[in-house]
Amino acid sequence: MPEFLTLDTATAADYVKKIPGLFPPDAELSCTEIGDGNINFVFIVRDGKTGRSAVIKQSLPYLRSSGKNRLLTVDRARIENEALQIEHSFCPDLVPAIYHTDKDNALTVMEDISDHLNLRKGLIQRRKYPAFPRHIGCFLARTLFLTSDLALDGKAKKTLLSRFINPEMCEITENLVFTVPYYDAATTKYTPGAAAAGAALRENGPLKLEIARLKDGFLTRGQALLHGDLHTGSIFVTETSTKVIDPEFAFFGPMGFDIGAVIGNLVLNYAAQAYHSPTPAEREDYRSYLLNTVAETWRTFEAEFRRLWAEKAVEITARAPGYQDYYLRGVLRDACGYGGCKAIRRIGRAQVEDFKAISDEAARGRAEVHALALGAAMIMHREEIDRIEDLTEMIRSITEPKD
Ligand code: SR1
Ligand code: MG
Repeated sequence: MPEFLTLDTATAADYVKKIPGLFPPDAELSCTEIGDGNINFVFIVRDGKTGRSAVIKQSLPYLRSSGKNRLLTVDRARIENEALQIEHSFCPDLVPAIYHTDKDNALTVMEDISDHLNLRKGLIQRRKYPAFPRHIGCFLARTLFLTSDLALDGKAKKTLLSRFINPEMCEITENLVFTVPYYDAATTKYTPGAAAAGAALRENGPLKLEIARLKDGFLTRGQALLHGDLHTGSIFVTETSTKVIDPEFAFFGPMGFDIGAVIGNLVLNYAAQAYHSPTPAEREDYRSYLLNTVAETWRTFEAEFRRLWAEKAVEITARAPGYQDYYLRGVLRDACGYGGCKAIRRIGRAQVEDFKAISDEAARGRAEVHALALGAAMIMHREEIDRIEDLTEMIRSITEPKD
């Protein structure tokens, strides 16, 4: 077997030059490493002559943010590649096209989407993306419905599921989302103003019971093929286009986990707007925009899910009167609960730019306390949520702490 090829900016350009049909033989290629995530390496290669470009994503056998001491399976590259292909087949406009797959070197060459902006960055700048909720709602409905037992017969579903056993990546999520904030004081570092609220999570018995129930759902409920890490850093946008990337955490889990990831990260930005919005009027305006985005995402998801159910459900029990409404109510409540978990997990550990960019420590502490309160309410009150408006109204009712 050939030696594993670890790319750098020089070898990445040479590598893509050898892929038939990707660049012309006389291409003048330049390459930059652009990965800013915790896990992998990402290169953009451009041909100065034609302007054509491609992205190479490579997984090395360790976690980028921790260095070579923290080993991590490169099977995540296969899982990401296969998940991208499935997602692209359902939503061709919303997922980058794959140009080349190299299993031996744990890499995928794909469409360059760098004309889009990372959604997390766009939200921090208070930009508005009118097409995003429709796009992401459709992405969620199609990827989740079409990989569930509603759309696949039992054997096809289990065969597909067997390709997405992803223990090492799931373990990261199990620890960081469901364990660390509630049990691990040593590695959780809150901004001083949020330290008491963070410590209170570890003493909150009723909350820990709900986390146990939600974690059990994550561990045991293989409802559909999830993206698995659908935070706003995994989504790129323009005003008219949306691209979803990075499904290396893909596995079969509860649908509400992916929907909750989107909602939870919009809620994080909602809390951080206490700092990012320069005036109360602009804060109010942007927070309304964020809550409308939450509501429209759910409404699109629900409408498309119901349409797919009517057209494509093969599971005979899907015809039972009342089952569709029951099923969707469960998904909405799960989305609310997992959304709360996703908000809380980003405060104290594996923090996100929405909060890291708050330079005033006192303001940052207050925003973190607000985010923790929103997350906890989403978890504790999820079973009172019947309509998406119940969730957006609840978020509005939880005001931020004062100085
Ligand atoms: C150790 S990796 C930390 C986080 O980054 C990824 O984007 C995932 O969300 C993971 O939990
Ligand atoms: Mg990622």
